[in-house]
Amino acid sequence: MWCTFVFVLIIVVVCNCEEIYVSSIITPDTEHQKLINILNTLNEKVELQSTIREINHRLENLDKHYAESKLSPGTTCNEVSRKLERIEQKLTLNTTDSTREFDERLKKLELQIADLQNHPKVVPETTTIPENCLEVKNRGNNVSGIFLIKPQFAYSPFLVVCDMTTRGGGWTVILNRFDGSVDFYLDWQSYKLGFGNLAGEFWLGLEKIHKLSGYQVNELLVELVESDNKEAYASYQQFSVASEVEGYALQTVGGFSGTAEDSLTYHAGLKFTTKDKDQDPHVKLNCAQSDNGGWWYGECHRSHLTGVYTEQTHKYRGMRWGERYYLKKAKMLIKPQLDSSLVL
Ligand SMILES: [Ca+2]
Repeated sequence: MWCTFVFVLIIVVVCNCEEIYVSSIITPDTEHQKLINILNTLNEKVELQSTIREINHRLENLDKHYAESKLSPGTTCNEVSRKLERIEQKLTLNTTDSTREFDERLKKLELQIADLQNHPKVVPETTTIPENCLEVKNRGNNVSGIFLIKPQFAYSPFLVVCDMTTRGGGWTVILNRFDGSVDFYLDWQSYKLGFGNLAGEFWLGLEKIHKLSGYQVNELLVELVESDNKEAYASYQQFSVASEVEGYALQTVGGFSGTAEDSLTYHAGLKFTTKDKDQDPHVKLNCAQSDNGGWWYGECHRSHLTGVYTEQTHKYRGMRWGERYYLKKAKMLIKPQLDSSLVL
């Protein structure tokens, strides 16, 4: 009988919890507040379920005692009766304690929900992710490093290396090579998504470069170090890479200046080619296969910063910029062109 009573009691209490849980989801005004309510309610619910498990455990023990007392041989009717009375008293006490505990917790939960409804917590102002390294810099970050950015048309944010010291800072590094630790003779998917290590050598990825440069004019800075440690640079006022359906073509290159020669204008308008996707105009070759890289090849290249590191045996398979072959270091950096009169 008492088992039935307790079971019904538990059901009633659990049903009450569910009602409160549901109301806490529906009532709050903001998503933030809803989330807080749900988390608080779930926490309470877990605690209540723990109490229910404890009661069930106690009931099992009582049932066990009851069964033992019934089965003990040689006991008189009076002894059994007294034992049953004691068990019944214990059961009543336990049930009363647990019910009080339930009531207290439920009242506390109701108060918390009412408090949340009456005094909604202030939702913090959404912090937008910077669109590029220039914006990172303009927000006061003057130290180079790895930052999370989300270009306006990117589906999701991603990490980039920002150079905050070179030529005014605010540069997003799209290629970095300096020790040959990363293999650059890779396939289309690798060049599309990027590869390597942002803390070391890497290619940022054509899709990300397109998201950064395809919707606004960017500057491009190319930094070079030759095998004899001589340094040179090439700067372009305009640089942009088209979308994947356009073959990630080198859409815009212009406004050259620098100590190295202009070795990129030759590649303007050409699609990107990898060893498994020949989009270059060379009718007899896949230039990526013949030159062991991935680039906006023509027939085949005048610059080739993805070539084999310190390749010495094959002139065109190495890292090249114009007449500079077998480069030791190469870096490509972009940032939005501040001259708003330039439109893609
Ligand atoms: Ca070809």
